[in-house]
Amino acid sequence: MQSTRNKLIEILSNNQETYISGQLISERLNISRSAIWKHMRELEKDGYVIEGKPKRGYRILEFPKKISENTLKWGLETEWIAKTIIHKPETTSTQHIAHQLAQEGASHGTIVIADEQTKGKGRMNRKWHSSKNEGIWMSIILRPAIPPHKAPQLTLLTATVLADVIMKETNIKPYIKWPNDIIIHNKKMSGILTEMQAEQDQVQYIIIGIGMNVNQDIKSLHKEIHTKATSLKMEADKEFDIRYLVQKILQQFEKTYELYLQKGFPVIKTKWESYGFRIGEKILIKTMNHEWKATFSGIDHDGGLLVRNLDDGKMEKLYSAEIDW
Ligand code: BT5
Repeated sequence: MQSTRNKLIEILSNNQETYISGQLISERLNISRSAIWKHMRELEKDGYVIEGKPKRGYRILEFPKKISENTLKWGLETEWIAKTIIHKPETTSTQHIAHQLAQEGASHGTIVIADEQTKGKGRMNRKWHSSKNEGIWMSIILRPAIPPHKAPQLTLLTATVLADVIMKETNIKPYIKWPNDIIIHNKKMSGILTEMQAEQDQVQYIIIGIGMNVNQDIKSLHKEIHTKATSLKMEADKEFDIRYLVQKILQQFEKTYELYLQKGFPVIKTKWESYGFRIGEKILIKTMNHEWKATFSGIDHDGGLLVRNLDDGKMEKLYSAEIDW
């Protein structure tokens, strides 16, 4: 059940341009005029800027910058993504919550977002540092009608989405390090974790975890990643509005995902390669028990990593490996 406060915000949000009278609010919410007034004062304490005019009514002039279900929905232009938003001030990992929700039947496009994660995770159970209010820590639940072997393509798709948004908002060109890192000036700014629940030939759900360092200073980056990580603020030398960035990512994600469903992976491949890190250069490839150097040629039509052997010039395709240089 929606709280009175949330209903009030929804009514005001749906009337961005006009005032809505106290009388109408009181009828719609079945509360007294003085109760409305109290709610308005509470909203103002939380950072909402509300204009109240005698005889005309109320309207919201500004939403708080802080992330919440309401502030994220305000002005969000999407058809299906983030229609359900679960926001947690603090959680272990948004991936954990998203798995629970997906198993309970959460719908395609549901997002889980946190201000802080205490057990943020990367691939292969590595740690993901997620400091309070300084980054985007978010998971998207998808129920795509694709076979399980295509799931890794969604990691590459997400990387192009993040790169597009970063490029647009900062004018700095990011690079994508195969398969899931966003790099600026050789340092990691963002990582993606794709997890899937599937049967043999059918995906039940996929969870795309997005971690992006936004407003950290070098001092607030955890010492473990001091030398190898960066944030948008460190690169662009200004603070960013996290709420606004999340909205841009969601909008761009929806557009790109629709394009992928209509046209297939080739459109993503072209975009990915335009941001591809060290394409055409010599790289170090690491698999579970082997390390070797090869030339990075790009990605194949299905998303696999294409590398050329330095000795015999033969092309090889890899689906799981780490790359370094
Ligand atoms: C990733 O793993 O890069 C995937 C990160 C996904 C994080 C999101 S946040 C929302 C959602 N909820 C979660 O719990 N996770 C997802 P991987 O490629 O394995 O990289 C992990 C490595 O990146 C670590 O071993 C560190 O070296 C480095 N690292 C950790 N935290 C970092 C940070 N904040 N910024 C840059 N690098 C970091």
